[in-house]
Amino acid sequence: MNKTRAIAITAASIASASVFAAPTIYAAKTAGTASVLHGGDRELQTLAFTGTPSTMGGADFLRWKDGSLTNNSGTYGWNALIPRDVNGANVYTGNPDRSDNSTPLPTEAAKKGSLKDVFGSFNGYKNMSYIIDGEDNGSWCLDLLYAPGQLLSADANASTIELSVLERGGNSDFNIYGIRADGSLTSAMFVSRTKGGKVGWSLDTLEISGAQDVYGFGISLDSSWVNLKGIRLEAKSSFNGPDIVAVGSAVTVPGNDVPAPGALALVGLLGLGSSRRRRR
Ligand SMILES: [Ca+2]
Ligand SMILES: [Ca+2]
Ligand SMILES: [Ca+2]
Ligand SMILES: [Ca+2]
Repeated sequence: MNKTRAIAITAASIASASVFAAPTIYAAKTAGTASVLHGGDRELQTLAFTGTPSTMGGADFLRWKDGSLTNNSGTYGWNALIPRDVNGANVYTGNPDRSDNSTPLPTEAAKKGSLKDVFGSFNGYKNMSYIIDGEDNGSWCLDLLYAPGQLLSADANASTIELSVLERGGNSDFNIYGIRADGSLTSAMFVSRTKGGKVGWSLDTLEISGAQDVYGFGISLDSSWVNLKGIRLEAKSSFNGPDIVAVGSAVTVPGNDVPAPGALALVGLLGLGSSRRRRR
């Protein structure tokens, strides 16, 4: 192998290691995770993970200002009233549900609820007792969007978490996509049920008859996830009906498109390589 080729391969290896071609998924852990119950309504204070000091706080779960849910009965916007399964009915593949002991949703009597109810502010916090319930073999799709002009980008640091998801049961898989400003999607990131960890509390909702542990997943995005106006969660029929309690996000930055440190390092190495070639 000649020297020039060796330098090129070294540069490529460093680039692939530092710009993160794949996401890193961390399991939530009970130690270091804290929440408080207000009656039956749960407020998260800190969500901790195994293998990284990166955490998420309550405010990270209130970044969603718009979105839509598509299930087997239609597509519903942020404020639209989505029909619900209540007390054992299994009609809708994905729908709002709540803890048996929580404050009822505003449109409880009509057996409806909205994404704003589930993911918006409840008395100043994301109510962790409100969820989207998924049916075991059902398919659905949930888009969550930041405020207009806010964008999320990976930070080129595999130990910092950009997204987190809480799922009731730890017995379901899900896909995540990034939604770019032009509406196009990143490739799908498959999140296996085996990657989560218990957050330390359980959830028994109107649709089920027993409590299940809530599991958390923390994701450091790969470098292709840049300038995202939101994310998409997807349930497929083989995923065993993910029940989404909450989705947390790192701070979004207006027009954040600063080159990652890894990209700058690569430019430096290539410059070094070409100057050496000139000397030969
Ligand atoms: Ca349901
Ligand atoms: Ca990161
Ligand atoms: Ca589940
Ligand atoms: Ca119940």
